[in-house]
Amino acid sequence: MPDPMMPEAIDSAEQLRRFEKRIAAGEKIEPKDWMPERYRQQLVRMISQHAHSEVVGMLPEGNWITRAPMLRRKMGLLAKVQDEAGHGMYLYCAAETLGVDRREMIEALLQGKAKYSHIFNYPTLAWADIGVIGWFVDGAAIVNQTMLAKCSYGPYSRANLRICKEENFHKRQGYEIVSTLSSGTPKQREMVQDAVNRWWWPSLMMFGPPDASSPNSAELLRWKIKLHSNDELRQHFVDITVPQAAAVNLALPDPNLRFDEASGHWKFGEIDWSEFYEVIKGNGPCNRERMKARRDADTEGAWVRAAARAYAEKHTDTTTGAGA
Ligand code: FAQ
Repeated sequence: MPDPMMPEAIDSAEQLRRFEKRIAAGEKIEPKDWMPERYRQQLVRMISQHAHSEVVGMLPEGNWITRAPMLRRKMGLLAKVQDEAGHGMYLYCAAETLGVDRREMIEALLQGKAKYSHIFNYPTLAWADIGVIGWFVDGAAIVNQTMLAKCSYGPYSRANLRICKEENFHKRQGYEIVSTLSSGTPKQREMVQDAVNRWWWPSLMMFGPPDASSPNSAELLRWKIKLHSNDELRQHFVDITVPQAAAVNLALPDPNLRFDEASGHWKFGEIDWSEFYEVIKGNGPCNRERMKARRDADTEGAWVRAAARAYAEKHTDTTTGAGA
């Protein structure tokens, strides 16, 4: 198996020209099609990070399953967290079409070599956080993934299409929790406003660093893996979220937020990028806890994987090699 991080093939100029022509024509690239090694590496990096984010992303919300305020909320949250596991599976499958093994990707995460979204290194301190995560974090993910559902690589685009359909439910579920709390008792209002204050800025960072400091964007845009830049998506998220906050009478914690008539966009204040870089370096409030939870799950789940393998071997038709 070639190391996806090491370019081994020298792409011929003619192959590259034909590939870029297909991209320009809006064609989807499929797993068996020729692609530049660098295109494959970029996709492996992005898709595996995305898959890890979905799986690590189960932890902050999973923290509230046993403490949901009523059965209906518990069922909804349980289903949401389970959906995120499913998204991880679609994405690991999509990455595997690029010749990388799932176990290798998981090992890279467990050894701290692979990234996952920085947002999942913040704690969920109150029930209101569950509502705000659905609204902001799933909301931001939808903005990003709606674009990725149109990306040039077929399996990744199809995985994102399906993920977005489910994330839309998550966002609505979160916003409904927020709306209920914001029209509730003064204590409930205070709890939800506090969650909004804590999650707003980290959610804006989910789209990645500013365009001028985004080393991967130029290449990703050229190959239509990304169709919009980090800043364009961030701006779109702000534009759709400001009226949603007003509709539930919540304030966004940014004194510089103002509507700019000339551009038709909501202008927002400076993002503290030093906080973002600290979190992705491993120094966020919960990085160590999240990694420990994943490593423990891997160790404790070893017997399940062994049993599943033994079962599959037992039920494999020895004449055809196919599973029963
Ligand atoms: N966190 O050059 P760029 C979800 C890294 S899914 C950590 O701009 P790029 C669903 C970046 O990797 C959320 N690292 O990078 C859910 C790069 O480092 P590298 C995840 C980040 O690729 C909801 C470096 O900074 N979604 O939430 C982050 O052009 C609720 C320079 O950045 C995806 O992964 C970050 N936020 O743009 C689940 C979508 N941002 O790799 C559970 C796919 C940047 O060179 C509960 N990924 N970095 O060492 C993407 O769209 C892109 O990769 C970006 C980054 C936009 C994340």
